[in-house]
Amino acid sequence: MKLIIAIVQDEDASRLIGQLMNDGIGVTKLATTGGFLRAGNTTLLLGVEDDHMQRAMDIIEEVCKSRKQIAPSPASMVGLPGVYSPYPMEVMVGGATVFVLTVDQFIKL
Ligand code: 2BA
Repeated sequence: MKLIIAIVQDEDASRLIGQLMNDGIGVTKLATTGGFLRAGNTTLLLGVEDDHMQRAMDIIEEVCKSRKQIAPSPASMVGLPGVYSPYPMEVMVGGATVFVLTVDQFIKL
C-alpha cells in the first residue's frame, strides 16, 4: 500500500476529490499554505493499494493544471532566504506536487 501526499491548487481540489471518490479512492483534504507564495493550497492524503496507484496518479495529472501566479515582493516575505528581487514576480504553480510513501501498516480501529 502507498500513501500519496498531493499538494494541489485550491481551484483543482474539488474536482480532483470528486474524480478520486468516483474511482473508489479514499481521500482526506487538508487546508495548507505554501511556504513561498504564502497562499492557500490544498494537500490531499490518499491511501491506495499498489494496483490503484497508477490510476490515482493519472487522475491527479489529468485534473491539476499549471497556472501563473504572482509572488509578492520580498517586503512581505521577510526572513525568506535567497529571495532578492525587489519586484513581484510571476511563477508557474502546479499542476501538483506529489510525494509517494510506502505504508508499513494501515489500521482502522
Ligand atoms: P509555494 O511554496 O507557495 O510555491 C508556489 C510556487 O512558487 C511553486 O510552485 C514554484 O513555482 C514557485 N517557487 C517555490 N519556491 C520558489 C523559489 N525559492 N524561487 C522561485 N520560485 C519558487 P510548485 O513547485 O508547483 O509548488 C506548489 C506548492 O507545492 C508549494 O507552494 C508548496 O506548498 C508545495 N511544495 C512544492 N515543493 C515542495 C517540497 N519540496 N516540499 C514540500 N512542499 C512543496
